[in-house]
Amino acid sequence: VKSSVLGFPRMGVNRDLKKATEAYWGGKISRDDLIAEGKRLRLAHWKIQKDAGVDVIPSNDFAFYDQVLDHIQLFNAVPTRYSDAKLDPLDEYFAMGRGHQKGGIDVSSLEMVKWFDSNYHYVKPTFQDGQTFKLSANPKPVAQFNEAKEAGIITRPVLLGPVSFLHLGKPDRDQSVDPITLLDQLLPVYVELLQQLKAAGAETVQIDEPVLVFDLPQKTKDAFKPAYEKLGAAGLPNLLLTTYFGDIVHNFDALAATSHLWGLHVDLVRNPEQLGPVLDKLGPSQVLSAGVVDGRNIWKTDFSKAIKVVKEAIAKLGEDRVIVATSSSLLHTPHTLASEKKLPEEVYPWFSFASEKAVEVAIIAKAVTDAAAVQAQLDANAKDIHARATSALTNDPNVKKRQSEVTPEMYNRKSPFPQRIAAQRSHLKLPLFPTTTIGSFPQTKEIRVQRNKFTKGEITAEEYEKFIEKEIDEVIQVQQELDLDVLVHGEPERNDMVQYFGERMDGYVFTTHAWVQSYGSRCVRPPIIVGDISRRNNEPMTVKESKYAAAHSKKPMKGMLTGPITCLRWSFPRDDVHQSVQAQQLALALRDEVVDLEAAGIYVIQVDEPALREGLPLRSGKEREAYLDWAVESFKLSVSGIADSTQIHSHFCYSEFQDFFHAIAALDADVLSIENSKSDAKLLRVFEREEYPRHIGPGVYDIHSPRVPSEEEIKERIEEMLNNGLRPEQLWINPDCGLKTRQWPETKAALINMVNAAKYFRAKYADKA
Ligand code: THG
Ligand code: ZN
Repeated sequence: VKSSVLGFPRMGVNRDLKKATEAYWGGKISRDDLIAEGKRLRLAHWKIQKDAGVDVIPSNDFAFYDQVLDHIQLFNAVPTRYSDAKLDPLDEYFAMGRGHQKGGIDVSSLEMVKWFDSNYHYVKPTFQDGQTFKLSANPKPVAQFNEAKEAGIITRPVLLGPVSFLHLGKPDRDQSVDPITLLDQLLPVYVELLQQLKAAGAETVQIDEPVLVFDLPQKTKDAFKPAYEKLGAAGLPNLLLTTYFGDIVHNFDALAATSHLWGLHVDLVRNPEQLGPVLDKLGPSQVLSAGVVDGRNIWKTDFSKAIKVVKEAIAKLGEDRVIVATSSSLLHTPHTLASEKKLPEEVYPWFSFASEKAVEVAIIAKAVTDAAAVQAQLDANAKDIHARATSALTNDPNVKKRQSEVTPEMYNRKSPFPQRIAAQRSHLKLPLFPTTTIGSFPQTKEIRVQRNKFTKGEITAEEYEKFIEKEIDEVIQVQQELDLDVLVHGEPERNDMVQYFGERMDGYVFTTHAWVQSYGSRCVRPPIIVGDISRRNNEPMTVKESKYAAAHSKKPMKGMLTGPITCLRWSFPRDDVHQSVQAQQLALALRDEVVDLEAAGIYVIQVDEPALREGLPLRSGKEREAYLDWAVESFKLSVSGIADSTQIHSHFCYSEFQDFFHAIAALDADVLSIENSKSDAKLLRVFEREEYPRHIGPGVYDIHSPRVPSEEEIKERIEEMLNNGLRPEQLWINPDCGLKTRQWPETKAALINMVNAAKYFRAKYADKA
């Protein structure tokens, strides 16, 4: 039984690829330097897998920016605005990924979107009416296969399959082509590429068709048959069709005529129940690649469970037709646990990062035929899995007790919105068209310098605290001069919001090097949830700063929290209890925080859930409804411990509300602020059509650029909102997101115009006050 990895993280042990690409963009290293660094990393990563004992090692999983973007260039699907710029191919590639403004060229990037339900983002291919394709000269998959071969490693090239490539794309600006109709144009190019791979010596090719886990339109399902009849033809490499992040049983009909596929890979971590149906589905000689080592998290695999699954497959197919594999590419895991030096001693044996997972697939593959040969590893694994399950770090009886005592009433505010808003009106005494900001103010270099000094112990806690207080004073001063109505403290004390809250709770651990690529050169270092969560010593997490701020301003001060779903989704969650349980623990911790803020005199509290939408299960139906139920409940649990007169805000950084509106409405937040930077009347009409009863602040200007909007322009935006069914009594005036990434001068200028615009409407509608 062979072992395999579907893809390896590209960044390198010290985010080497990030550093090299950013150095190249900054003109600090040459194109050749960057290319050499890419080659060095690929070789290093192949070697890690080889040394781990992996039999089938991937190539073409490397990308300088994004693997989908690679395919755009590979097939010459580059929109003319990029190709006309006549850039060096590598610069054209980066231009599509991140835009290019230099040398008289000004092109913005292609759209970047979430890769399935992961935290990775890919560049969305865009197609023209009448789009044609052409294989690039010296195609990268062939070049990198050869590169590995020269190093003595025969790899299995990875390609994104034609149906997924088209389905994940969209028509280019002003074009109307339906991508899937381009299949006939595209297939000959895949055939040519497969021929070249075959000629280079690639016996088998991994062809990813992850869209098979979605609900697919019939025409997309119908595309698989002609596609794989052509690509599976004799004389071309064997094709292993790969799927991940879901089950594919509901799309079996799309694979009806795929007898010419050599094998199928399925994700048996996410959907172990698809094993039976998949085994029944496979033809008499087809191979199963069994994804039993989780490519999406950092937990050590439970060998006994994985072995059981693989043995079930072997019982049906025989040893020669089963491969032990990672569930997905390891792109979503950090490079190696070996870099971590500061974790609590107890937790090291619980984790496997990418390099350790490569070892795991090799051990499992051996164990299924010759357990004795790896008995020591199996015993050690059983011991580690047991230790984690029974650790005092994982299990907190107090948290469990508290969860068992949650009652249905705890999920709801004391009164319905009409009573609440009446109480809030008399308590907060806000004017019509109240103005506020989303929470953060510019994070200056000085703030980062001081935080670094404090982290390194170069300044004392008191000195740091004094510095933060001074920052808060200044932010309040500015807001008072601007005459904003609901103030914020500006969050100078916060780094990554999920990390900030995690550091103040039990149940988390933090890594120093466990970076995971988010998009392009950007990475995140998610905290790890290891156990039951509660506020550390039940101490407040944010009250000190908010209370300080409230004491220094006459206007209402808004407390700022990150909601339970975002704390969960932007961490590595536990895999031993359901995510809804972890969300409820986070919700209870945040509930205490909300109550403490209220007791400290903070009567407006914003709880943000930017990750609520991205947690949506990939397919509609029961699973999605179930997620929304527990996700919405956890938000409500976190904000319902307070008086009617305390006002809950929430902010959403995106504007696709069409399929999501009922969930947002169900949060029952008193005030919603949403991104509306594109001035999208369609978005506003959703709120009109659904007769949204509560308060709402669609962003009146875009904070993602330094441009200062004029007062006139902001007035037009507000007018448009009023013309699209939003009532003067329910409208808040705010920017469309936090101001952390902006500079002070433009921030002040924009807010002056915003407040003036609000005052204009306040006077105009004075009779409604
Ligand atoms: N926090 C956490 N996870 C997240 C986000 C977050 N996941 C999803 C989303 N936001 C991803 N968005 C970004 C935005 C910016 C960066 C990465 C992901 C970024 N990273 C810096 C870099 O790579 O240079 C590193 C930041 C750091 O030093 O901490 O700019 O907001 N947990
Ligand atoms: Zn936002």
